[in-house]
Amino acid sequence: MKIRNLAAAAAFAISAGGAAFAAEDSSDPIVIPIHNWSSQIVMSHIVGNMFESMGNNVEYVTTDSQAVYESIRLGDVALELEVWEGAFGASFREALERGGLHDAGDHDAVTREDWWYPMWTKDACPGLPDWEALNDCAHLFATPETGDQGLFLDGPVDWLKHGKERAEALDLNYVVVNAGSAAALWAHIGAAEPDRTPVLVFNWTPNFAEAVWPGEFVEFPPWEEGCDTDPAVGPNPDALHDCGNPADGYLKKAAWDGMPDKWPNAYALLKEISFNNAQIAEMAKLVDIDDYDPEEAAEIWMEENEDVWRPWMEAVGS
Ligand code: TMO
Repeated sequence: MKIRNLAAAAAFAISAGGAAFAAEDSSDPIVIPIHNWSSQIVMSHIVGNMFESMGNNVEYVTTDSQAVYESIRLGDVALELEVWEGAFGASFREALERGGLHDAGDHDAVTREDWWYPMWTKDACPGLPDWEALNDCAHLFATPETGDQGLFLDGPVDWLKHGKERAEALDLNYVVVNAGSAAALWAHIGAAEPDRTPVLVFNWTPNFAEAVWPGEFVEFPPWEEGCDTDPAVGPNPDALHDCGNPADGYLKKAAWDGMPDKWPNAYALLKEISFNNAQIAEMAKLVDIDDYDPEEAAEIWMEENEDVWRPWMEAVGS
């Protein structure tokens, strides 16, 4: 409620103030894509609220997190607020090459996305986090469905396409299963917790999980540029995907090339925006631990962090 009043007040100030901006934003809605992990949904609503408070119209659409780069290129959606290097670097790069979207700057956040385990797992498999310990420990991760092989519960298919290729390229005795949702990953860890059963799941940082379950990423052969395009890169000379994801990955914003002309003021704000790890982890926590829906989480986050976002608005004259 408080935010909506602020939004109305800000919109009034803009129209009353006259020529605060060099150019006016189009009244067409700025289409913001929403995906299937909490921080992205909350962040999208936070930024959408800021756009609305500048007088813009905003529309949210749920889209596939790989196909979205094609949608931005074509102008069907205006931007993407969380381009994670590990999961989406390849799709983003391909879309950049085809043209129509651009890199709208980095967030402060440093990201990592990879195979991960809660710390109790290491008691049973002390050779971790080295990936070379995985095969000797495979039996610890076996389930009735995987037989003698270990289970790695990977993220939903639209996050990373190459978990199975990684296991094959590094000759890992694991079955890679894609979870249906992020919630299935948390349920898998939660179910293992009472008996401290070893589990291996896809996880990422910044996320709420680090505050709930201390844990570590598996240390795979370090990411090298070209590991996903050139078999010679990485320890297996005949395979792609024989490296981990970047351990200090970027988190970028991306925008449709038409955005600066169509919504110059919203675009100027997009360029200012930069969230850090703690801020993004808090967005996820409000949904995944505190159980707020993403719209409520966005309003709460904004009420608690006005000192973070207000200066970005002021920097662009709002
Ligand atoms: C795409 N994700 C941040 C869930 O790894």
